[in-house]
Amino acid sequence: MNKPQLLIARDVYPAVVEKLEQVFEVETTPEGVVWTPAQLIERLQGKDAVLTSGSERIDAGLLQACPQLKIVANLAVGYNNFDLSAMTAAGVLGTNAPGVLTETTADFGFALLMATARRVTESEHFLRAGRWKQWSLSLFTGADVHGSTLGILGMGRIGQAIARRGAHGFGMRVIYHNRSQLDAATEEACRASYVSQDELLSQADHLVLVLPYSPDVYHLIDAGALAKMKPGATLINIARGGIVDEDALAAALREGRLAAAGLDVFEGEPAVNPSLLSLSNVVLTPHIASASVPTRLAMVMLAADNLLAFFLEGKALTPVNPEVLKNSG
Ligand code: 8YV
Repeated sequence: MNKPQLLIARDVYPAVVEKLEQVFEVETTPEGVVWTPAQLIERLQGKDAVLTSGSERIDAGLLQACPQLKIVANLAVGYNNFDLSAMTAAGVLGTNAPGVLTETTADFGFALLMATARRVTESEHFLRAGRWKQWSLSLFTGADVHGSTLGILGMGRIGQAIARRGAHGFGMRVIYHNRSQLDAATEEACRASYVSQDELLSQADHLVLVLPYSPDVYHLIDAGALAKMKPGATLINIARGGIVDEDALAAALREGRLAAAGLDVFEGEPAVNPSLLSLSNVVLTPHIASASVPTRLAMVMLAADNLLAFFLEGKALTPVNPEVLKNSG
């Protein structure tokens, strides 16, 4: 029997390619290459499956142009690159990579929070530029992390992991807002209290955004929301860039209404809004929250295991539209 045809749409680890080659006819993507939407469609001709990074848009147009496609396996936990209703309507299964990156991403959220509150990158740039002439009492004074109020918007796995770090490691008061309140045992484990979105904005010394992205939350943090934030607070975004109105954020940072921001994600990434680039009180990183060596391997392996489970056993480990499996089974 012919092997199913698979495109791996980004350069991934050789060990994963080798594993997949046992079952699939694999087309790989050279290092550094990111297919345009038109190139992706071209590459997907005759393909049954694709392993995606999470930034390739899978919409009705692509599905129509690639009728043989049966499964799209994201190596990311976020799947806002999927038009899920179009995929379900076309009978195409989507899978994501939850769980394997939770702790690594929470570590990074905390690293960004600390770097932002304690002005780590700003002071390093100052030092490297040869501008450090003497120690002084107020040199790069920032905000405390320990004992402050940590606000978390989006209390899924990663939000909870950040809450545990804040409460247990740094003695922070943790408040959160989420679509639904967590059960009492989970709140207790995270030592976190549920508040309204406005209470979260007005009470948090450090606000971390960890909510999944959908068009409903586009520019949720706009000028109005930023104006509700506690004066001198810091904002950390490790979710998706589109959640924040970057021009409004740059204005709040420029005017000193917010002390600082730490951003790992951007609306037009990899392009970064020039108004953010020109500010010194913002820590900017290139979407690396899940980027530890073992976690990146685990993310790709989970995507690969989803592809293998689908073709070998007719199921998936982490489907996002499982109704497709039920309908085909
Ligand atoms: C990925 C992420 O690195 O998993 C996610 O949703 O944002 C990151 O961990 C990124 O999406 C890869 O495209």
